Amino acid sequence: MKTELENALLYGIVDRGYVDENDVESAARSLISGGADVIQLRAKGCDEDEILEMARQLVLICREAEVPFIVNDFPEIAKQVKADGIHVGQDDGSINDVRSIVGDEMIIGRSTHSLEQAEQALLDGFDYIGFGPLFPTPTKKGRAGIGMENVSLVQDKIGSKIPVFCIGGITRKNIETVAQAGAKRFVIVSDLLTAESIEQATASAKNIITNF
Ligand code: TZP
Ligand code: MG
Repeated sequence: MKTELENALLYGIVDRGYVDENDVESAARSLISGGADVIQLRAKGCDEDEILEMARQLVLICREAEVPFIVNDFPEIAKQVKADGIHVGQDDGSINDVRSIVGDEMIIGRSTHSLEQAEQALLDGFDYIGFGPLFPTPTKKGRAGIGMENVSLVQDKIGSKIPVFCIGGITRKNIETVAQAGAKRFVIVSDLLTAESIEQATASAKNIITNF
């Protein structure tokens, strides 16, 4: 699944802030059929039993579609369901802490919010990074947007070594501007999950990315 990640352009997140309990599977299927190249389960505030159950469902869907499946925040759950990856933030421990739980094979991603953090994540040995939030977003409340000024530099310096996914406030409307700033890979959450058709919105975002 590392190869799939290396080729990934559009990273979709099944975020329980936007997706009801009963719609988790269908949201994942729609993101995948629209062209999402990676799926993450993000379930802030849900209890761990519920996250485990959702992860068990999503890992099957993603495996069948050959799309890497990443669990946010919970290395033990990622390990338990044999997810392809685990995503951790700046405050979620060192790569060694996470690696000691998930083993040598699993993809480990890191959220970064500055050029310095992106450089550190590469040095630390993370397999990919998220870089943002570029713009303020209701999906990650209380965190200022970092803007697009370092996008091109991070893409060149870090993105030549590991995948860099720009994130935060990216929509079908502004994705071209973000691509013009130098971004190559994108995470889009609310703009896809709140669309009338998740599948069509995803396909349209993917189309913009691949034709840029
Ligand atoms: N990390 C940085 S921004 C963000 C996360 C999880 C949320 C991105 O969501 P949206 O709705 O695409 O702005
Ligand atoms: Mg986290």
